[in-house]
Amino acid sequence: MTREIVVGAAQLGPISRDDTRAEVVERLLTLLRRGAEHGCELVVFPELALTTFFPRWFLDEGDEAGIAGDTTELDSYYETAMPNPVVQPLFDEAKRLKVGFHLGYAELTDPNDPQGDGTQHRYNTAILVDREGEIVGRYRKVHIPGHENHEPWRNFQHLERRYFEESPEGFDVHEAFGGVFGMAICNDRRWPETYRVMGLQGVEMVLIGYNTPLNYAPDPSQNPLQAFHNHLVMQAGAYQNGTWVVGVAKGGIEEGVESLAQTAIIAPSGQVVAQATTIGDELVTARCDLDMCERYKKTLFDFDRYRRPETYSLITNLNPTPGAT
Ligand code: ING
Repeated sequence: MTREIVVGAAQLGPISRDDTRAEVVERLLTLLRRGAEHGCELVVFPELALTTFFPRWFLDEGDEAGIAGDTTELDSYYETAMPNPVVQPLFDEAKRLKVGFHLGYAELTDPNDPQGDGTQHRYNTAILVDREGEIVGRYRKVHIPGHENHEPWRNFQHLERRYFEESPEGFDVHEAFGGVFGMAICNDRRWPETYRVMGLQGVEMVLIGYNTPLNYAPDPSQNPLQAFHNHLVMQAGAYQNGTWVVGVAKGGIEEGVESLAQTAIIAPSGQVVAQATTIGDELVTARCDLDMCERYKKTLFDFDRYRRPETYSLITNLNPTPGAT
């Protein structure tokens, strides 16, 4: 019996600054229900899927020292609990339909959480929820792009490094849906280490939400290559680790910022097996055979047989000195 899972990549179009979470949850429910109609066991929503991509604005009154002043609006974009009353309908409907889901959101941790470290943290977070409505995995974004301080020269900000911390937790994998699942978020997909750390844990499907502006202010020569780079990195990650990759966009023109769509489901061969054709809310589905992974994991990318970690030490040295022997 093959281990096939029908997956729905639930691309979102723009979410505006004044869209309420309840309005957004209605859109998520529509996509979830469409997924159930298509026989999906898992529906994958994008990064920061409950709100607009708020790091495009300078939202506090601080300076290089960090966030300060009135943070009412800034804090309004974060979830302080998950689930919470506004997203509960999504959990309830998913459980009723027996469809699992992945959801990206901004997380403001509780300093009094007994499992916390006593201080409040801001993370760019994603969860994996199984078909019984239980959270079986949580991931906090490791690679945080953009800049730390207000840069008025930009048409729009990319203040993720101000409004999210780099997670110290790294990349885990989770047994779910009859396979081994992992998560990454947006910029993580550009770093080969993201996929390899999960590949070394036997990952069979990596779920990645993204919000990617078409305009990259530090080097506009990359702008026409955004779509190429998007699939390039996910196809490479899939192939080089023998894993499925599901990349899901929040795309379209969101608060005036053109963002890449191009949601895709990618096989362990690196082939794109399904992709979005719009820049709005769209469900992209595919029947994914998890047993296809071993066609690569047990041949070309048999890590135990062919990989040479003793020659790769520069990769994890904290202060790599190129050229040193
Ligand atoms: N966004 C972007 C990404 O890595 C970025 C950052 C924007 C990179 C534009 C390149 C061009 O896709 C997030 N949220 O990481």
